[in-house]
Amino acid sequence: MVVGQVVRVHGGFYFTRDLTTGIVHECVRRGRLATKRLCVGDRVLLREAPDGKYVIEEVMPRQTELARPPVANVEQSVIIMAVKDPEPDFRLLDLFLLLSIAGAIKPVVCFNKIDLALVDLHSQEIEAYKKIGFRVFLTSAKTEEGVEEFRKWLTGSVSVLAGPSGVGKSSLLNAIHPGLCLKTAQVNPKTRRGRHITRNVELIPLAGGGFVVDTPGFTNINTPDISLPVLAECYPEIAAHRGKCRFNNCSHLTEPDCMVQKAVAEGTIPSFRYSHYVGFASEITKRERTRYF
Ligand SMILES: Nc1nc2c(ncn2[C@@H]2O[C@H](COP(=O)(O)OP(=O)(O)OP(=O)(O)O)[C@@H](O)[C@H]2O)c(=O)[nH]1
Ligand SMILES: [Zn+2]
Repeated sequence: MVVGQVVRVHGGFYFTRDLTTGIVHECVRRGRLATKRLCVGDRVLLREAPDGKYVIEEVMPRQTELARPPVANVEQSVIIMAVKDPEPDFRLLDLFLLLSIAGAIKPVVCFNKIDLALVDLHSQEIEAYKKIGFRVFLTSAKTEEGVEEFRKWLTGSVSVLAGPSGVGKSSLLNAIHPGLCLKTAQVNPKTRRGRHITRNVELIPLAGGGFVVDTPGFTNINTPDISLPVLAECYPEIAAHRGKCRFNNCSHLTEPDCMVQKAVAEGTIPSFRYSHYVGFASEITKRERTRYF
């Protein structure tokens, strides 16, 4: 038996990469797996049938699951913002971080388009993310500054890129994987517009091992369906105060003797991150209320 990872699903076939040799086999799945949902990223056991075709015999348990796009076993996410054009949306950045951490996918942050910044833009916020402990990349898909370091970080893992429209996700993917030519094919001579390629989600193999999902992740950007204690755990700088407040079940919102609110007042927890926490908490509370009445 061979251990493989599904990299593309098309026309009833599961294109599966042998994780030892790197060879991609066109596979069918065994009949008894018919009811099991199988998607890109699934790790599977393959058997070579006597006719030389490959059959998926077993699907291994998933470590993580992304719903949109449907990808299994994504290990890390890269949340991308541009330093300029468009301006970074830090609430959305924190929401992406929350979605990733709540889904057990380790996030890193990337600020792209640094070639557009004549002065250090948003350095306070960028430093805040670093201080919390997030790995932060500064890149330019245009000049390729920082791209090599970014590529190294992706090597060996299954990663997904996420971020709002126009920040340079496709450009970064093209920069780390030249020849990929995402998004548009040649310009159509009649309409003079690029042809949009509709394609199924696919894992792009990286030169040194590992994959990048070719489609942006976390496209459902609602506050995740989690409880307030889980929300607090998804904020590393808030989780660090776990058990220190007067009340054991402190939600760090309005309770007295709350070490989190104290840290915000003293500036050791960035107030912009905390204000997003308060917003997410209010959405979670609202949802919980409507669920029970
Ligand atoms: N100056 C500069 N422009 C960039 C950089 N990266 C991307 N761009 C430009 O920004 C625009 C948007 O880039 P895309 O790669 O399409 O952004 P995207 O995040 O994939 O956007 P969506 O497909 O809408 O989600 C394009 O015009 C790119 O040429 C960069 O590092 N520097
Ligand atoms: Zn508290």
